[in-house]
Amino acid sequence: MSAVAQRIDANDAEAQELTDGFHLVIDALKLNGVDTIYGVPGIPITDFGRMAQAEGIRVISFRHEQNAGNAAAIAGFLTKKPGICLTVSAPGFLNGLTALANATTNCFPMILISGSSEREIVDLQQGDYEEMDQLAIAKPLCKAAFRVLHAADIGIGVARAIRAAVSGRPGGVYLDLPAKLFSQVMDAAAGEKSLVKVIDAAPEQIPGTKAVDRAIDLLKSAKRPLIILGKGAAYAQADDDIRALVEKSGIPFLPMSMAKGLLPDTHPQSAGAARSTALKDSDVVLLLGARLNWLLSHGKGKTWGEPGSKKFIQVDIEPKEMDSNVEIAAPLVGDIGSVVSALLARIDGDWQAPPADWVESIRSKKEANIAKMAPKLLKNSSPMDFHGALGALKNVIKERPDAILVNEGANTLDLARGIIDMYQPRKRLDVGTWGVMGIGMGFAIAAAVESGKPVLAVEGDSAFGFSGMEVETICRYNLPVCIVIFNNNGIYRGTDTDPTGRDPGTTVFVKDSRYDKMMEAFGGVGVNVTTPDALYRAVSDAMDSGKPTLINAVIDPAAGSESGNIGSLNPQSVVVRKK
Ligand code: ADP
Ligand code: TPW
Ligand code: MG
Repeated sequence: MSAVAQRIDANDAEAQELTDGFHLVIDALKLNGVDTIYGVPGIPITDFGRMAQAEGIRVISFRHEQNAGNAAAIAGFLTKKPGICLTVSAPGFLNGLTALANATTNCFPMILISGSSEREIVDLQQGDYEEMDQLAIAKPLCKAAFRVLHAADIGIGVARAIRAAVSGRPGGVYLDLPAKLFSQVMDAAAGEKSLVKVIDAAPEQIPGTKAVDRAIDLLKSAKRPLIILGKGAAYAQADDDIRALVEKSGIPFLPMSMAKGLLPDTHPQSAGAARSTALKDSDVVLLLGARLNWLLSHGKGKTWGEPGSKKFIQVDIEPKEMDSNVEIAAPLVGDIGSVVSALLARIDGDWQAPPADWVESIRSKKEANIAKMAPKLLKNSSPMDFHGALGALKNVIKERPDAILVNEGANTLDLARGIIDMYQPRKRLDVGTWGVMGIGMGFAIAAAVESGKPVLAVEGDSAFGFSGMEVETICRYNLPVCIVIFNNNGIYRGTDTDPTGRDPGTTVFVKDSRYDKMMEAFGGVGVNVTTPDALYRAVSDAMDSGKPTLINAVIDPAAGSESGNIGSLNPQSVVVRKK
């Protein structure tokens, strides 16, 4: 029994061993292998955080709950265990909720645990301290939401939350713990018995034989097959089998952003640098843990070539994902580990490699695109453009393939995704399905904490601002995080003006800002660089030293384009106002 409150009455011969809500929650989490909590302290969970730390759980305290929530979410993605975020009531809860919704959208397992106010007062709306009906608000924004009212139910409540987060399609779970619960007392032995260790939290989901046959038949009939790897495939941690499936089948593959590195981007079968050709000209597409959402143009339209030219095989644990945008000719419902091993067993003696002209057309397009890009990456200009600066960072990652790359911004994101090759699975963490800004520091912190590996966060200056205060957290925990700010003085560009001349343009920031000074304020290393060579040296030093570092990389304010790669999603005004 790890944590027991003794009744203080020393004269009581029958002194009963007691436990309480605080200790039961900690014991329940520990029993289920939770070793880290990301959060922000305050009423009613301040003591809970202290006690959890005292009991050996690592408690990482942030400056804002959204960043703690993002940290928990990406910890879930990296480990396949739910990441835990701990917040106070109403405002702290709401700050964490954005991260919970984002985790759910991205299929990352996480649990947001928030303290809450007195149920009796909240339900009568009598104005309690930080009053809010948090359970009701969380429900539509996550996969499941639970509240525990009795200490004896803590074990089952924590177990339900864990199972809900990781089974089936992973996602965010809300666990509401009212203040009163923490000091509820019960018999220690009964408390220990009430805890539940979740057995087989994410059970295998084996695909049906007919579904596997259908998929294999379709793949065999293909003249121009393509495999698209999504972040579900990265999450599944079936790395060896996925690689074997791609290599044995000989089919070209295209990684979605966070699936980069499942097979190295430099792999001969990678179609990464021939994305448009691969999507347009393929005839049978195997989707492995990737949804046909906006990031894949919903599986239709110009991107996908002639209407009706495509047949899809989709591997996903979520049956409802099938036919979400277009017809799926061969749905393969199951967990990726099980499905891939079933497919692999069928890539046998009579398997024929895809037609050589298809493989060759991808290869030649890819080589041409890589050759076109190469000179841009070598440009050593000052101020830098995106390509020159990213050329330097590409070399840093090539030399340190086990480092984790965190990436957000618009141009900074889209260009880094294309330019920086990844070599190992789950090393690229970014804005995900929503293209959300603000994941940067939360992801970087959790990546460092969970992996112990150096982290390189490549951040647009705007993107960084959403979570920038966490540089203090990075310094406080002395994490091996190197942040590079692509400082082009604004959102997309630094050149906007207010047509009336009154204010700064809506997308620009203070000119020539020195973000590196922020890091120095907290004892970290700050560096200002104006050339790709200096950037390369500064990042290499930071990665070697492991010291918290922020590099302000001065980028030409005119170099970026509106919204990076996705400018076409902006609605256009058709009205011209006469002045
Ligand atoms: P990307 O953005 O990389 O294209 P998505 O987030 O759109 O990827 O898709 C990931 C998909 O992977 C989701 O539909 C999710 O249900 C699925 N998924 C997640 N984990 C597994 C797993 N272990 N087995 C099968 N499918 C999974
Ligand atoms: C939560 C909208 C998309 S990209 C971006 C914003 C504000 C910043 C782009 O500027 P940055 O990058 O980071 O300096 P660069 O290299 O192009 O100059 N709020 C949220 N999420 C999103 N996506 C936005 C706003 C947005
Ligand atoms: Mg910018």
